[in-house]
Amino acid sequence: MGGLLLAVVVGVAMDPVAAGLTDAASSSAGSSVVATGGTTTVQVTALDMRFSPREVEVPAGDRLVIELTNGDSAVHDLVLASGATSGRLEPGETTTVDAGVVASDTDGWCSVAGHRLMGMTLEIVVTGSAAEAAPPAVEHQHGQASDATDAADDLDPGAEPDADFRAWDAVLAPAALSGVEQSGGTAHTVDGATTHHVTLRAQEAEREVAPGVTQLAWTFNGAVPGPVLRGRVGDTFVVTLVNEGGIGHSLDFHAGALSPDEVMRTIAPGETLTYTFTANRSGIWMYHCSTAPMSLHIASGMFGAVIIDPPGLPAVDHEYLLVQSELYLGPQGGEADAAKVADGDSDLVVFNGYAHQYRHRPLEVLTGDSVRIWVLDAGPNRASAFHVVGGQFSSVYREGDWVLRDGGSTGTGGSQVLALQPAEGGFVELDFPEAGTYPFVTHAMSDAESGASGRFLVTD
Ligand SMILES: [Cu+2]
Repeated sequence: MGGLLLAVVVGVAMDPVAAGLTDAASSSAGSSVVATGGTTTVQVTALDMRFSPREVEVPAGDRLVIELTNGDSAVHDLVLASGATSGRLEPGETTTVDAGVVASDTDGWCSVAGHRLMGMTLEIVVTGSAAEAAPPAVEHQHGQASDATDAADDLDPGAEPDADFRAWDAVLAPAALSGVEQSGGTAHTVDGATTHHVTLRAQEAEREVAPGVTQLAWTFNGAVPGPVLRGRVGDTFVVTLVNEGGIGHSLDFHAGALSPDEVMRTIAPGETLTYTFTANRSGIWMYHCSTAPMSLHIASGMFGAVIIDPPGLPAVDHEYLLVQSELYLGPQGGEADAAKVADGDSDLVVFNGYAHQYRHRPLEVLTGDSVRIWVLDAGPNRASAFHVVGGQFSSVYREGDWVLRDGGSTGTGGSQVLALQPAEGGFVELDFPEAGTYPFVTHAMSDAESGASGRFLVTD
């Protein structure tokens, strides 16, 4: 905090004009606002994460009126540094932004999360003599809340969640009874293949991500990760996406091979689409929102797992699912920090959406029980090196095949880590030889320490 304050003070001392503190700047700002009585009207279109044109000119003293059309498939807006705004525009909508008399060069941008960083900016250039010496406008970082507290400041590694905290349920239901079917979806089987009917609702939800730290997540059905879909090779999934959020969202299922053109399109708030795929290959597959910037939509919580059992998958005593992802904290209760996401500067790395949740609520098994842990790395950016402290994996299945089974070719092989790049997945199998507390982590240790750890509590 002290460092930040110092930086601000030094900044003012070294750049008085930018801070608008000198007499010269003040007087020239006053002299630049001589209204001509004229009005300049310009047409601007939002399309492909750009404003077109990207720069508009207005003669000094003229009133500027911007006729803004959203020619895109996603929701956009235009916010000017002065505070004037178009409000959110649905695809195809047109509105008028009255910028008033523009005294000096100024910026505009789309305030939908992440869009400004992707280049949705508009420069307003004032032409004519009066504008030359005017001070640059002070930008209000709409949506980024630069003056709000960064929720990362509230992270306390020693804090406990509230007594009524409930961990995301890592226990996996068998293929015949996936999480979706348990929560209202349906499935029917014809000639051995099952058709699963699933509804995924894109919803904003304020959720705790670490003790005392909440974020406004973008979710499927209100939870992070989203619902688990599980089936067998040959099963068909008929997924209905309902966009109940405030901006555009979409779906991308890695579990099905098909043309993305139609089914992966972004739909506007209030719209619905149907995405049907057949799972012809086994493994654990990521699904996610694929609306730009995808890094931000995934980091905000829009991901989940589809598990397609390999044929002959043996029964075990316990099956769990752990999905690793990163969090890039914005203000308390606010959206993720799009700039941190763009920089890959994460605050937390977590399993199933909450820092260290299975350290607080351990997974409980008995000595000698057979345990299978499915792991998916949802990213958006970081790899996972899944490891159980004190454990050794007797089997490893990664990206569609057994890497190790029955001791491998030597009959004596074991494994210590399941290595996964973003979007990769697999499972490990082990049993625990004696009672105790066995931590599990990503062995990228800084990530484990920033949230990606849990515990197995093993009793006799
Ligand atoms: Cu999305």
